Amino acid sequence: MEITKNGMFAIAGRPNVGKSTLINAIAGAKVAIVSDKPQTTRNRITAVCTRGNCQFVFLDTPGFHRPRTRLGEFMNGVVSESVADVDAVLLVVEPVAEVGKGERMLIDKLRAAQMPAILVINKMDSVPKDRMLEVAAVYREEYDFADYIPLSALEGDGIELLLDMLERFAQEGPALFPEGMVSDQPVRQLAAEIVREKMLLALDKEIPHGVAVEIEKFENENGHLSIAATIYCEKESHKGIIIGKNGSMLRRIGAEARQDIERLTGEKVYLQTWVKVKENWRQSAAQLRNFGYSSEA
Ligand SMILES: Nc1nc2c(ncn2[C@@H]2O[C@H](COP(=O)(O)OP(=O)(O)OP(=O)(O)O)[C@@H](O)[C@H]2O)c(=O)[nH]1
Ligand SMILES: [Mg+2]
Repeated sequence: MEITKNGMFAIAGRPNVGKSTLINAIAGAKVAIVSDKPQTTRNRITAVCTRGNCQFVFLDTPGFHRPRTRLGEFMNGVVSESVADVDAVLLVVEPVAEVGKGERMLIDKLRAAQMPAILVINKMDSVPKDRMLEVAAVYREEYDFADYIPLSALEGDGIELLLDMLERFAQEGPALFPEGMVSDQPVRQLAAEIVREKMLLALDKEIPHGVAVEIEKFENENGHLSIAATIYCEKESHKGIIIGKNGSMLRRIGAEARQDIERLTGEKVYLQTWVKVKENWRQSAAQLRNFGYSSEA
């Protein structure tokens, strides 16, 4: 069917509310990594989804937070840019009947841009159904949301209804991205992100937040995909923990990442990993540029 409508939407919210889980559910594929730790997403990730004659474009954004590093400032900048540049914003919140500080700051941005917004009350699988009315009521006192919708990104519940709702914000126009495209993220980049995801899942609080992953090699060799990844961390002591006793932690992270990358590419994968230290890289503008965490990147 010919595309005659398009709509672009930013997915915003404070860390850990389920934005990336939502974009994956919409895309029907893993385009963004997910973890139980806040501040998982660092870059803007675009996902494309076509239904009938309408192409929907979604921007996953980092969780909006009080930044403590230059990396954090970059991440918040990504949110501000994404939110200013779309047809409508999906403000994703926990099913809690209280407007938090992070949400309030985001709502201020919506108000300043007079941006149409939809309140997405996520994680409804974890609370009684009638909670949504209380949550919607407190948020509607803060902002004139165009609409609200309860859903469970984790269980994929409510996604079709969300698209029905968003079609109202679409404009007449051609496809913005090539047909069949699911995400703007190259597989090579996604592979680096998957290694980072496994570190977020396996390691405690501060260590994975100070990790960046660089893919040094990504080549087809004799019928398999050969990948070499360097993991950068901020301290010698972190390096020891990431490698683990006799290399056990790094082996586990590598094995889990390899499985996911194989599932994603449908190819047999050889994954080699190294760990290096780059002291305080999250505070260095030059290092952030190196790792692709800069708006010029
Ligand atoms: N119960 C439940 N958990 C969810 C749901 N959606 C996401 N989660 C969980 O919430 C946690 C955070 O999910 P993410 O998708 O990484 O959250 P995010 O908003 O992208 O987080 P940042 O990238 O850090 O801003 C993970 O443990 C998810 O499994 C949901 O609908 N129900
Ligand atoms: Mg995320």
